[in-house]
Amino acid sequence: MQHEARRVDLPGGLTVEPGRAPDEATLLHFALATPRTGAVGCGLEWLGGNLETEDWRMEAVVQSGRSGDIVWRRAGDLLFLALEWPDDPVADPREAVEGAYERLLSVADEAGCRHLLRAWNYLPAINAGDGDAERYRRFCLGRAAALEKLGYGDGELCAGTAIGSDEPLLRIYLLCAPLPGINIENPRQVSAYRYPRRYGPRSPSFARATAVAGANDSMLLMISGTASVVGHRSLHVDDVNGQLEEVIRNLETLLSESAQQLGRPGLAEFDHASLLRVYVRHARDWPMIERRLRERWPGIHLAGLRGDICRSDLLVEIEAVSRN
Ligand code: 3EB
Repeated sequence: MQHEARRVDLPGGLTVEPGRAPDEATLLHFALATPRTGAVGCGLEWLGGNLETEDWRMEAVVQSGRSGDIVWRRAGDLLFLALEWPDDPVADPREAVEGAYERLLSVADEAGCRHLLRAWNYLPAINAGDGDAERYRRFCLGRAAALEKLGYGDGELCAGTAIGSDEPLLRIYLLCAPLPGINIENPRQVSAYRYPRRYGPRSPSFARATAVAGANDSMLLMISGTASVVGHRSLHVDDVNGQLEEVIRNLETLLSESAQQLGRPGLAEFDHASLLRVYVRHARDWPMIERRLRERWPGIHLAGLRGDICRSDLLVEIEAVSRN
């Protein structure tokens, strides 16, 4: 059954395009292939593809500044915050992450932008440490504590990414607004914020996708890092082909769910207006992954990056932005 399009006020007017040179209307320029001054990076090795940069822009004048250790950029109703700090890959990141999220959320609130639309987290040695001492689980603890302290409920989370890098730098990037986006969950997956205890003392704080308004009456769908997780379990351990097919099924399901909930049938398939970042644990798997994704969704923009996925049994994770 086709749901009626949700008619709510959404933040936005945003476009995300590959390869465009940054200018005064650029809110956020992600340099994926080569580091670039004035741009944001992931700190991950570039493996290939045709999405070397992502240009997130508004038809509005961009202002920028600094508040303590947080760098901000604002365009119209969207606020981008960045916090990066040298991080010891063998230490426990919980306390630093909790403090960082508290400062970020306070700056967002003071700017009148307490609603979260998208979060990216890149941290070194994400799988180091055993059991509940794993750095990713400690990261989740710090993030959840800060969100709870500042009064964010499960419905106020946003699309997210958490990936392990090889550089000794922890990066947190947030996109915020005065109004919430629309969160969409994946019917094949337990919501991450409801994962059972066995995956760590605090569940990961993110939504499977967040939709906002795009330019020219379009909808912009931001899809979280999506891996071979069905229910709450990792499937196809040690089988990268199997994991990739499961990721594709998860993305297909999330896309059709989003198309239906948002009343935008055109969102059901990725196309030339879709930008995918593919995080790959083993660089050798990239050529096969690229070939398969191009076969499944011709015309997409793809970036391959070498990164560690937050569960040590996962080999590939894909995040995306799509507009229709
Ligand atoms: C998963 O489905 C994979 O902790 O912010 C994906 C996206 C994952 C975001 C996060 C974690 C996060 O559980 C892991």
